[in-house]
Amino acid sequence: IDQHIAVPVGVTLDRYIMHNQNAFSFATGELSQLLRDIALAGKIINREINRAGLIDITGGFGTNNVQGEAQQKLDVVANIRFIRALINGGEVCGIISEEEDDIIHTGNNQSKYVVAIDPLDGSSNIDVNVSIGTIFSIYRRVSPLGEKPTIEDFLQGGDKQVAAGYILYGSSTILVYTTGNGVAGFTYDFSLGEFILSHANIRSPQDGKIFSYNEGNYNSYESFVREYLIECRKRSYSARYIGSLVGDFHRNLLKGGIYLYPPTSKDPKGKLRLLYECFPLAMIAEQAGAKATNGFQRILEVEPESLHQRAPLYIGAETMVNELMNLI
Ligand code: AHM
Ligand code: MG
Repeated sequence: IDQHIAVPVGVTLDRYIMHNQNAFSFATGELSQLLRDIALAGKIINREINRAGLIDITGGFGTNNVQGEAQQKLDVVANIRFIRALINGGEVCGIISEEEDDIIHTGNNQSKYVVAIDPLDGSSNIDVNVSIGTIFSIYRRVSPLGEKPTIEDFLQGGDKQVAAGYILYGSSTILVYTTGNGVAGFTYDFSLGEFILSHANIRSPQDGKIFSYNEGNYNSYESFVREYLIECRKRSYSARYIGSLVGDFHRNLLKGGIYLYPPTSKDPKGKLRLLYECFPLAMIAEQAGAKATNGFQRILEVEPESLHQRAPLYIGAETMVNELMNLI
């Protein structure tokens, strides 16, 4: 964390990554390069999103993704852009994506890292100019170097992530990431084409007054969740829900709040995906002093069994998550 504080606000992401490279326990520059590749993909996707309305790129693509949901053109575009950036960057041997059924083998079998991504999250908001995001999670592979990556590389568990982050395409675009040494945020400066350090060493408030969930699902929540939400209303907390996980999470991280996606009758195991939604945000939350649980245990301790597994998620200010858990 000291390393993060030492870098002045206003430096570029590249310079920041270089400065912090020594803080990685096994730094040889590859993870740094990988983070830069992700930032580049983020810039490209940001450009596509910004001109989406102009080039008639919004709207359905006519195909379904792994989870059987209608894909948006921008989801597809983001997926392609990301995969291409990671393949060309050369630091990643395998990728899993919300938009792809199986592991994507990049062919870079000498590379040490695998990445799990949700290239464009918040699909219901893509067409309507509301904030959307990219989420990523990075592991050091456990399969032998030189061979194809395997499913075990991706199912190591959240505590094994070496880095995690997101890009929020909001009223401004911000990239937030952690390598397990605190959390930093970089706002995109369009005129320079650079991410600039704007949020050094993010610390989330210990308590908060915002609660975020889909009210339409209220009746199918378990009783402890409903009880907690009634309590939030009694305390006149602010209800804030975009329906874009990255946006809802980012707001609560900075301002103090809790985000809930409990099991529902439609999604009895929860809706959000463990590997590329819950794990990366849980790592960032914990690194910023907040908490993340699935209702039973720390999200980061959940043992993953499959690539597109779902999980309930309760994430945010420490006090709020504790209060919720005490009602079980
Ligand atoms: P997606 O991956 O299809 O975009 O779904 C994930 C999104 C999250 O961004 C958001 O928090 C949640 O789904 C909203 O779900 P709901 O519309 O059921 O409230
Ligand atoms: Mg998603």
